[in-house]
Amino acid sequence: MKCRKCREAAVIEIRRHNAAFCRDCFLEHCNRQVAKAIKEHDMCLEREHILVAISGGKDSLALWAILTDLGYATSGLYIDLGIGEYSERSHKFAVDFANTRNLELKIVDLTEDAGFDVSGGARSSHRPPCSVCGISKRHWFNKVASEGGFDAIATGHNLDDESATLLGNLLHWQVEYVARQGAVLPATNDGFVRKIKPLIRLGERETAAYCVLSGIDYIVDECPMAAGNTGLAYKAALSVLEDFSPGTRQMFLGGFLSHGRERFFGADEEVRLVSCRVCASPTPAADDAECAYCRLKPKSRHSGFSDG
Ligand code: Q46
Ligand code: ZN
Repeated sequence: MKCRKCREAAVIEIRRHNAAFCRDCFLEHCNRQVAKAIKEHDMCLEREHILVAISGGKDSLALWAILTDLGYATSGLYIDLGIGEYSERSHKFAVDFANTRNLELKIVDLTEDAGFDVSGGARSSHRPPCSVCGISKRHWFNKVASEGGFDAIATGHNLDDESATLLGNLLHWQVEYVARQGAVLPATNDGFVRKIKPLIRLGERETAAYCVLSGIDYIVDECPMAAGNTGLAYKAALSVLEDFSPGTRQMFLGGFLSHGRERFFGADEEVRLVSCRVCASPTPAADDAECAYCRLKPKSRHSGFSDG
């Protein structure tokens, strides 16, 4: 197998592109795919400052490396969710990556700020752990980005993640979620910072290969809370289709973003937002002006984050 670009020996084959690449051409290919996604969806401008959501896994670290390579000014934000050994190890991968590349990594410790870790918050609120995790991450990404004057928050959602989410939403006809699923969620006047997903043209096999081939160490284990998550079943179903017909995921998600999504516009209700009376984050006016994150917290706590 030869590299499509330089004809040297290939190290990876990507069937949906009907191509194989050597190490250097593969890394370049990944950079190009991210640059293309950014341009195609008007995600951000060259001079903008981007906050990258870092989990210590392959997607977020590959994303941070690629955005930096492409010349964007970036800082990372790692949220320690207090998930035992998983959090300890992922924290270390995030810090090591930032130190090696001399990049700024901001760190939030959920237990310190909120008084609960993900499991504790789930027990006391009777919510699933991933719901407590999602609420906490959304809160902190937006808070740090808006207080730090960042133009956008970049997350490591890849082609496999986004196509699985789309499949799940369509299977349940959650049309308001479908209408809101995009490569870019624009900033709002109410205080939400723009969110962007620059990895939507790369599958998780490619982000893993990117890390291995560029010497990035990342946490390989899945978060232990992910077990039994229906998203994994949707990913597996799409893998069967992808094996049978390479390019299925790209066609499914790419087609949706370019001409399917607009057909769902209007399916999501416009929600009036106000400032949370505790932390000033934007929150729906209907919820007694207290955001979902503050409602999870014991009342004596208040917020703060540190640079690490
Ligand atoms: S980190 Fe958080 Fe995921 Fe773990 S607790 Fe669930 S949502 S599975 S992206
Ligand atoms: Zn709040």
